[in-house]
Amino acid sequence: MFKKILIANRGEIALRVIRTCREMGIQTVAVYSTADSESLHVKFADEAVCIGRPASSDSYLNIPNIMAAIEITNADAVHPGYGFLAENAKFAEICRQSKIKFIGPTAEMINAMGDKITAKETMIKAGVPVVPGGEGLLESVEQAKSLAKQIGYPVILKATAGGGGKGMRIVWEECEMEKAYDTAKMEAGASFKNDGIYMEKFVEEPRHIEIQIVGDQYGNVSHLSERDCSIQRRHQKLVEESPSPFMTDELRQKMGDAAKKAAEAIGYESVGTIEFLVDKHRNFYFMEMNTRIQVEHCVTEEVINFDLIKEQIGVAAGEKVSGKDYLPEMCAIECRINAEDPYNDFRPSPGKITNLHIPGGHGVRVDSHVYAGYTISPYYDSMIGKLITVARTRKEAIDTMYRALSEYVIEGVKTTIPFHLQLMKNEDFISGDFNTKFMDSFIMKP
Ligand code: MV4
Repeated sequence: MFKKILIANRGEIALRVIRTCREMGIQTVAVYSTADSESLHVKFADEAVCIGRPASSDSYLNIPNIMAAIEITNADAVHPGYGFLAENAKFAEICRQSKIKFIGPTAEMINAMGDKITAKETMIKAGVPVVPGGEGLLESVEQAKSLAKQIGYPVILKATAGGGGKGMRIVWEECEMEKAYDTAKMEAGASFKNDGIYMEKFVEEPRHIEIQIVGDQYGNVSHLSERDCSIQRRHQKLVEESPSPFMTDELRQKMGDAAKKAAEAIGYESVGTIEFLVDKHRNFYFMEMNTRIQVEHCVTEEVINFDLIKEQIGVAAGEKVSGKDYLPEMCAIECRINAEDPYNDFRPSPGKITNLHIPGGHGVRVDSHVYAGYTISPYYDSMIGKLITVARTRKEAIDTMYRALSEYVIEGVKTTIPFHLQLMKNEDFISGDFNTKFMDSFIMKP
């Protein structure tokens, strides 16, 4: 097992990793920017190294500074958390060459899933269902038009270097193709320095359901069931839950098998997530694979009773996974508490938390790095923390969530708590009748 892990991240996920390392008897090193010197991850780690100025590119994305911090503290592994360097193949490769274990997949596995056309081709070969569409890059707008005619409108144009919704264009009819083709290509080039785009049939009103998997270094893969992440806004998830209210035992079996096939196809090692679009007929299609631990991993931990960070560190150290499928035994919901104003188009609301009361009690988990007097920096994402509730039924998990949200006091910044309180009383949410379009028509009551 590792002796000392450097955590190349900040905020709640840095704290989350430190907590598990403590339980495993592993020493921890925090890194921090000058904006984060008063952060809890700095205080709770055994050692801490300043790695630069507030801008992420100068600190949490600064590979030379992080490698220097690893060297001076003599860490033998690095945990990237999520975001920042978590899916940076170059960083994973530099770690390998420096004989530092990157607690995640190899650079090859990151690259195999980072390019969406490559990923899709790999999935087709592995027998994982993908959205019908053209194979490979679009070469011209004429080709795009003839392909769309074959597939049938509406279609969607996506960047092969993209993901997470950036640079997508929906095309409803042929007359829109020229403009959509040009803007999609431009946006892709500007955002990813790669203007390659491809086409798929547009799946209308899909649910976003993802399967958590964990693979070891010997080719064994387990799945840990699903998370429903359909409640999102501008590709930012707001609420995640497991099990999905749309799931059936049969669909879980099929999607779990497909997710395992996807991971096995690239010999995947570490924890990872296969994202699927699921249409109203319960057809499901591979969308992308996230080769990292995700923000919403906690709901899976609560329903399967697993410490996913412990699993991730374990497999990185060479431990085996069982290869079994793990089914949800409880119902868990996670609300992302962001410093955003839900009454004002979810506008970011950074600033100092002047008063704080964190909810507790039966079935309540709060993963958060903030304290009274803490300042939410405008330099990083606006997440204050995650409120997770767990119960035997979804209804009870919702009721506990409403109760816990009512107890949560955060003063000094606007938060998404009022939104979540209204969501927990929303009929369509309560009945499980929602898809990725849900937030398009959600209106906050005064
Ligand atoms: C789609 C789609 C419909 N049809 N692909 C958004 C994020 C990126 N990973 C892919 N996305 C979508 N791809 C086809 N062929 C609809 C979306 C989509 C979406 C997906 C999941 C969650 C929220 C979403 C919001 C808008 C669009």
